[in-house]
Amino acid sequence: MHIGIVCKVIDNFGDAGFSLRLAKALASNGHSVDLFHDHSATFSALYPTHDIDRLTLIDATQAAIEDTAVRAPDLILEPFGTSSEQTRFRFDVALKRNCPGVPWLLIDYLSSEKWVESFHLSTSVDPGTGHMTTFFYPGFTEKTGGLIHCDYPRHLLDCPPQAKKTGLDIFIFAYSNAPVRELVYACNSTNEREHTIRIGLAGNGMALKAQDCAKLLPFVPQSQFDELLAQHDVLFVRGEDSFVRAQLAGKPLIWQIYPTEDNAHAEKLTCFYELYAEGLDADCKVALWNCWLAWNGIDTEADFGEIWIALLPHLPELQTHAMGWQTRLLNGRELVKEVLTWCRLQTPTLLEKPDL
Ligand code: TRH
Repeated sequence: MHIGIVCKVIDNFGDAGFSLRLAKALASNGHSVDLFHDHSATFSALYPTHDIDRLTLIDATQAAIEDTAVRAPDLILEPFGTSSEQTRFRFDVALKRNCPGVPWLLIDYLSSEKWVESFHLSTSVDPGTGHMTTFFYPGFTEKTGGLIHCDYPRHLLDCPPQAKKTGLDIFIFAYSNAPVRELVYACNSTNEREHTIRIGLAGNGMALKAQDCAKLLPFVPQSQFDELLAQHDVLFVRGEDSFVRAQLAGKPLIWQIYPTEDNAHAEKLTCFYELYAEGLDADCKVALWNCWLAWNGIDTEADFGEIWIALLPHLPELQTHAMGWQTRLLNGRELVKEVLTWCRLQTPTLLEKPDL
């Protein structure tokens, strides 16, 4: 099939990260993909090699869709399409005009809130243009569109946590309001006693002191991101895509959700935690939740250093729990497969298409 993906970069790396991951997975499934985007700098950081056949990146800010000899796709996917209004280049509107009747799937933000199950694959028709959009909800349950995990490197599953290694390697990829300094201080003082914690700080230019047990990590291409996570024992991740990859890595994780003005993110955080923490021993459950709340600045009174120290004794249980959760996800719904299944149901004629 020939597939078009519409990616509007709102901010950070997530919109581009998810869209690129989806495009790469579809291309490696034998489909040719045009990824239309409006932010080449972000894509150059995530995908500097452009080494995937059948995947073409089209910078829609450089050429109007009408003028670019775009072959009409059989399917158009619009990740995070609910934010299109916020963007300057409305090449999605041009594509809708140019490709009437092409199945259009809007893939919304990942959430574990219950309502997504009832909205998954719901549709709406634009009264002005008659254009029909279907809403696809990624998620953690069988009544959602699942997660992208077909691309998770299998060799990383075969190497169990490095039992022999001494100490603890912590990976941090956070927004600027996270109490990173408090965490580094707490680890510095832990190291005065036993020199065991090393911190890798990604995507963050925080000034570090000589005595800090932390180092800044260079930004790696997305194709190396899973390896980077696998080299660490505890993962502080953010947003959406790194959050899912940390779960697939089967390591204890602290999630910093993308903060929203209306504070809706607190509800989203709670919904996921209740799902994720099922089966944890009560003390461990409380210790991890206190850590998530303080890391997200939802419980601002808390001293993050103390909360982190209180979590350390629970790491063995969290490690075992994370591997159970990893298995659950890898046996769960696969988003790329769900998208292709939906598409085949739309237009049976597609089956006659030669390159399917
Ligand atoms: O960058 P983010 O904060 O993106 C956010 C979220 O997606 C959020 O949901 C969305 O609303 C907002 O953007 C607009 O976090 P996220 O989702 O983890 O995306 C980061 C991407 O960057 C992910 O694909 C992993 C990738 N990455 C690398 O490839 N190399 C690196 O070195 C690092 C640190 C990240």
